[in-house]
Order: sequence, then C-alpha cells, then structure tokens
Amino acid sequence: MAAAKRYYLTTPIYYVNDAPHIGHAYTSVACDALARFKRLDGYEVKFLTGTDEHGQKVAKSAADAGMGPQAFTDRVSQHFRDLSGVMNLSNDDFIRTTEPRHARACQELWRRMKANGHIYLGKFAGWYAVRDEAFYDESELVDGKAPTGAEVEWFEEENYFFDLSKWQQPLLDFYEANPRFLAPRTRRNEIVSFVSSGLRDLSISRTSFTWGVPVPDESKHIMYVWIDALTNYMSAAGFPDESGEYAKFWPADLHMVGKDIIRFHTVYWPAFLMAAGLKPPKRVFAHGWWTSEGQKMSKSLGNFLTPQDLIARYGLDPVRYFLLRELPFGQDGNFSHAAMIRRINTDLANDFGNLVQRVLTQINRNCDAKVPEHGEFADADRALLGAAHGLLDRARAEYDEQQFHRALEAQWEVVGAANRYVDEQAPWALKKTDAKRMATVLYVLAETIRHLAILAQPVMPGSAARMLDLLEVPNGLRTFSSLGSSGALKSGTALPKPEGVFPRYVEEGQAKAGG
Ligand code: ME8
Repeated sequence: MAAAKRYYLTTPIYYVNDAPHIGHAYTSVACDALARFKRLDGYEVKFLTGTDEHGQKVAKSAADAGMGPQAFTDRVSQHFRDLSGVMNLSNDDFIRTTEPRHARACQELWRRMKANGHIYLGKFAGWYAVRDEAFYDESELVDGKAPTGAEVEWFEEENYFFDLSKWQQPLLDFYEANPRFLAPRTRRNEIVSFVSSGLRDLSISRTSFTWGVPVPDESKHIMYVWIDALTNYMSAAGFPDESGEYAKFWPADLHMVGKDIIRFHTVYWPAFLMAAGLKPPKRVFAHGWWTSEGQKMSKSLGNFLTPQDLIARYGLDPVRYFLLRELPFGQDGNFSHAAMIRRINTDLANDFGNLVQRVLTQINRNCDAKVPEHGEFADADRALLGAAHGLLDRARAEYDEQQFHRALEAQWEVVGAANRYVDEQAPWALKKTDAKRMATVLYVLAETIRHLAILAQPVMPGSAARMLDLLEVPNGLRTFSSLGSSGALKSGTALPKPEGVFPRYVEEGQAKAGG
C-alpha cells in the first residue's frame, strides 16, 4: 500500500503583547492556502497556529495593561483565535503555551536534552533584548542597541546552558544532507555562514522572573521563552505521547516563519531536537516583511494595518489574493492601497471576474441556461483545455516551494488565454451562423472556468465556491481528483442565473460622482 499522504504545517505562535496586524495575517494566510491545497490534493493535513504567552515581553505588556499575566494572555490570545474567523483560516488546532499539554512537552524535551548531557548550570553575563527575547554579543550591538534596533539590558544570573557550541558541525552536516530544510536560498546561505562562524552556548533558563514553564526538578528556574515557544510544534502533536498524532505528523513538514525568527527555527530548534534524540522538522520557509510607508509595521510607529480594516474596505478574498499575489513569496514589500486596488480591478474584476461573467451570461441567454453540448474539439479548444488540465502540476510544483505568487501567475496565464479565446472565437457572433460551434466554445470555456475555480479554492475559498456553485459543480467533485476530463461538466445541467463574483473597487467619492 502507498504511504499515507500527510502534511503538518505551522505558523509561528504569535506574541500576545499586541493585537494581530496584517503581518501576522500574511503568514497565517500563506499557511492556510497551503493547508487547503494539500487537503484538496488528498493529504491528511494538520495545520497549527497559536499564541506565545510566556516570557518577559508578555509579562511586561500585562504589567503595562495593569493586569495579571494569565488574565492578560486570555484576553489577547482570543484576538489571535478570532483571526481564524476573520481571515477564514482552516487551522485544525490552536495552541497556547499556557496550556498544561504544552508544559508537559517542554519539560520532557528538557529532561531528554539533560539526560543526554547537553544542559549544564553556569553563570550568564551579557546583553538581552526583551523586545526580541534574544541574547546578543557585545560585538553585535549597534550604537548600544540590538542589530534589530531593540533596547538591550545587561544581565547576570545563574542559568542553565545548552551546549550549542558543540552543534556547529552536526548542524552544517544536517543542512548539507537536507538541502530542502531551509528556504529561500539567500536565507540558507546566511544561516550556513552564521553557523560556520562558530556558535556559543545558549542560556536557556531564567531566575529573575517567574512567567514561564518551570525547569523540571528545579524551584528557581523557568525556561527561556524560545525553548518554550519552539516546543509548541511538538506539544500540539501530542508529545511526549509518541503514538497518535505525533507518530502521524512528526517531523513537521513545514514551519512557516518570518525572516526575523529564522535563527531560532533553523539553528536552535534542530539543535535542541537532535540533542534530545528527536527528528528536526523537514523544512523552514522564511518569508519577507511587509512594510507600510516604507517601515516595518508596528504599533509605536502608527503604521499598523489591521486585517479587519482591510477586509472591511476590500473584502476578504481580494485581501487574501493580494497578499499572496503581490509579492514574490520570500521577498519584502511595501503595502500600498493603490497596488491593492490595481489587483482588484485588473486581475480579479477585469480578467477573472469578467471572464466568468461573460461566459455564464452567454450560456444563460443562448444555451437555455444549461451546460451546453459540445461537438468535436478544434485545435484551439484542445489548446485551452490542455492549458487548464496542465495547471495542477504547475501549481503543485509551486506550492511545494511555497511560491504562491507563481502558482497564481500560472493560473492567470490561463485566465488570459481564456479571454483571448473568447475574443477570437466570438461565440456571440456564432449564435446565428453556427449554433453548434457556439455551444462547443462555451462548453470549453465553462470547463476551463471549472478548473480555474477548483484551483482558486486555496487562496480564495469563498469566491471559488461561488463560482463552482454557478457551474453547479457538486460538493463532492471539488477536489483536485476531479480535475481533468474525469470530472468534466455534464451537458444539460441546469445552471443558476449568473451573478458577479469580483466587483470592481470604486472609491467612495467616485461612486458618488458617477451616480
Ligand atoms: O516572533 N511582515 O512572535 P511575533 C510579515 N512569538 N510578517 C510579519 C510582520 C510583517 N510586518 N510582522 C509579523 C514571535 N509578521 C514569536 C514566535 S514561534 C515558535 C515564536 C509575522 O508575534 C512573521 O511570521 O513577533 C513573524 O515571524 C511573526 O509574525 C512574528 O510574530
């Protein structure tokens, strides 16, 4: 029997110091599109997201809000849980690091690393940035601040250490043996060069505050927040119970992260796991940053875009589409309303929406509102259908590399080809001269739209479902196994009255001016 097709993917768990903004939504939507793609492609998927609730940064935000940390994290975590409804995320689980299942997993990971001789007690003296929850070397500081611009503070404590310095060669060997582990390539090169330059042992416990997972068999120490945070990916899979979900889903297929946290995921995390005798994840993809007005979004800079505001203005699926289409996935980009409106009016309304609208309207008027009968296919018909049938392989290859924008580009090439085909074949003119040929042309177009809609589901689930409803594609025939001629539309199926799926975006002022 073929091995079961399974796929486990994760977003970072977000700090609960702030409400979610479009940067968080970006990572989550990318994972959601991939999770949906894999489910449609026949995989059993586990898609995890959640919140990172321990550490000094969260404790400080709670204190600033005049609340106890548990009450504070309960409140803010809910905003991230609500993001699933807001963005239509299909996550299968939501983990909070304050849950008992998580503490259990952290403590067991610690015990195994310790039992294998990789944890020792020592004295730490160095710089710490609470905003990044990260340690920095004196040599890394720029004008007395962390290289990220975060304030640093000097701190000295008795800490437990992880012997990271011993993991330089095993990590380099691991990267070498697993070329797909870290993407994109530029990030891989950065990390290989960082590790090649030598690693220092890492302080992994704290005694100066208490908001964290207790170190096993210790009264004074809590775990460093990043050991705690990274372990979420295993606690949600049931670790330390190594049967059940863990057996099915570990090692994870993909940790999707922003480029800000790549070192934690590709240096510390595989080292911790190897030290505990466990398998590292298969792949980490680090995407770029959205800036707004040219700067990384942050509350303090006041250039903060919330998913709710954007959706209220542009609609959910257009926002999801824009996020995944506008930037080459992996690169940074600047958010602009003008670019968003261009995408909505050009790609969605003019190109895709108009194609669907004009084809379905003609079927409605000229084919008795039924899927038309087709005759023999001509070369042009076969060319368009062939392009539609070929999309799945192209999309698969791009999704496996997390190149969402390229999968969408491939899809829009077929949208463009279909629009040219409508113009060339001019089915409206065939109505009087060759009704049979008109029916064949409209059938080919409807079948092409079926492919485009099925493949649009991962990125625009709501709009794609509406298109499939307009084509009367039954719910059971909407997965990728129905692509190609096996699931082809049945001539004679009655179709509902067509309605627009992607309206043009009209500025409020213009709408009024235009009446
Ligand atoms: O780092 N553009 O949490 P966090 C694109 N708790 N993506 C962005 C973004 C932007 N402007 N801003 C944030 C943490 N992100 C840790 C993670 S994981 C074990 C622990 C996204 O709340 C991006 O994915 O600071 C980034 O990595 C993540 O949010 C950081 O979220």
